[in-house]
Amino acid sequence: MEQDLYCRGKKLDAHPARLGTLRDSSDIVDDGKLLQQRMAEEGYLLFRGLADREKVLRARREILLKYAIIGEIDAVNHDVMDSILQEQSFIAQVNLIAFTESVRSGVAYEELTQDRRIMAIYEKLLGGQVRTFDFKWPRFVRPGEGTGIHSDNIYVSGGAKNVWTTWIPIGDVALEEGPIVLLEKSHLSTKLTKYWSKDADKDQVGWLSENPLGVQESIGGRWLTSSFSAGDILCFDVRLVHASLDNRSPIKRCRLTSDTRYQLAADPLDQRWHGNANPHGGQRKVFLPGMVRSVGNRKFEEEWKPVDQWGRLERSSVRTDRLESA
Ligand SMILES: O=C(O)CCC(=O)C(=O)O
Ligand SMILES: [Fe+2]
Repeated sequence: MEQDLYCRGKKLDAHPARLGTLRDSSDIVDDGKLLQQRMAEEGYLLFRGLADREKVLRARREILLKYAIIGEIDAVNHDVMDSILQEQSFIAQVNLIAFTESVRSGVAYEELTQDRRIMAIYEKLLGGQVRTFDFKWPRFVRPGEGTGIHSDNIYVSGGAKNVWTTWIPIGDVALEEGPIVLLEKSHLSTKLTKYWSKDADKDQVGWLSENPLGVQESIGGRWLTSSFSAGDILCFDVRLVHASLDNRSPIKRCRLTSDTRYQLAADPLDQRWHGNANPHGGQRKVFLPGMVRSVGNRKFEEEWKPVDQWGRLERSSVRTDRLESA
């Protein structure tokens, strides 16, 4: 990869033994046995252009219009689909409980996460009828932001153990906009057994590390990433260590993607993520990554923000530079 890539503010080692490109598995999409085999070996499956591009872009428009309404993106001087950060935001004035639910429950977004082609992959992988968690994690990532290093199983394994994550770019995502980055074969690491035995919520576990180079040194493997196009779908093992690259877009383009969890419909549910529940809703928090003062995520500061009785952001939990003037 020609350009420098950063994760948690650290430059990744670009040596081919340390950094690589995600492999496309489109050629085996119809073969359940090969899918299972490759997922077991590699811990992820990428399918280029699996979802209908127009369908993805409908979800993008639906969500970005909502971000424009609350002043997070500038849809007056730019095309809403360009997702350009607006300097003055009204996000601190709105009911974020309603806003985040509105984003999660949008029809176009729902149609994307329930896409037949995605479901068919999991039916082949898991050998039965599958379902998503009710809760979904649409992610809007501003320039300067990114996601910390972690495995998903510590967040989503309170019901079924056989759970899978699907990462969906909702629009094109260039390398400089901070797409996902996976640590090759880390799902097989013997060094992570203790970490995986934890529950992020009950045990107050933060990010695995703030240092992508140190994690790589101790676990091994290349960091794998790629740019993405609308329609690409990435499925991965919930043990696989991943993060995102930092969004360093020079044109202040915000990155819009989604993570969703899938499991066998017959398996037990992690009740924290079904119905209208979530582990933090009881504490009046909303899933709203970014805008943070500090990193660590031990009490989910980076991803879950406390809100007041009107659903408005507790300003003490976020950087307020873009909010003061509004
Ligand atoms: O998109 C991101 O920044 C993080 C994605 C992630 O953690 C996931 O898909 O589980
Ligand atoms: Fe994750």
